[in-house]
Amino acid sequence: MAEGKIYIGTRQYSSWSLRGWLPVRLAKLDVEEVVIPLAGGATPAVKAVSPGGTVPYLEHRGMKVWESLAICEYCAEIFPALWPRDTAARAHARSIAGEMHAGFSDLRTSMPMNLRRELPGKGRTPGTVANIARIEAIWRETRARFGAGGPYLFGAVFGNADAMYAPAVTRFLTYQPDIAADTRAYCDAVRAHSLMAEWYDAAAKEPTEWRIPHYEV
Ligand SMILES: N[C@@H](CCC(=O)N[C@@H](CS)C(=O)NCC(=O)O)C(=O)O
Repeated sequence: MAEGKIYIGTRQYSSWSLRGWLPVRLAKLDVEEVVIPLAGGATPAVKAVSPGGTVPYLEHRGMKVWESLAICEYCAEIFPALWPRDTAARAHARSIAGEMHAGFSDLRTSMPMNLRRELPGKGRTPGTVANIARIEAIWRETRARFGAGGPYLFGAVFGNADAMYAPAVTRFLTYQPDIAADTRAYCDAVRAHSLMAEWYDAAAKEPTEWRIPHYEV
């Protein structure tokens, strides 16, 4: 019998769910995956189960963990490689993961995650352009300082920092903003990860009734 449940929202749209689901799978937690179709805000079925009223929400061995970043931290207690081993690299990883958790509201609002669509040019506001430039700078600096030996932010291991930025990658693929070659290479590496492929495949099979009109604009 599974040791708990990870509640996630509609894979097509739920960027936060992706951020919580990735570390759970990377840490190989034995949990049942429960997908709640999102209503576009204040989904009653989400409110009924999750203490914070949002997904992702993890129940594991009797513990309750909500907020994607808390799920990342919890999973790293079980599978420490989710954060880099070196103290300076780990501090940097936590800083950039925290920056994503707390910020980038223009990108979130104007370029909502939608895995099924290609929307080149849509959502290109001054705010999103500034957010995208900051994300490119974060990835570039992180890869230059800590990324030797592999395609991910901290090298060969896809970790919590990559998980936090994975929905930014999907937005870059959907909205196709002007990005530099090194940004594109990182996006391609993340998209090619087997768990990202699994998430995209499952999203493609979601029923059309789960579509939310205002995320389709
Ligand atoms: N800060 C939260 C944000 C979670 C969040 O806003 N999740 C959205 C789905 S992507 C949600 O549950 N919204 C409520 C709803 O759609 O009913 C986290 O990091 O987990």
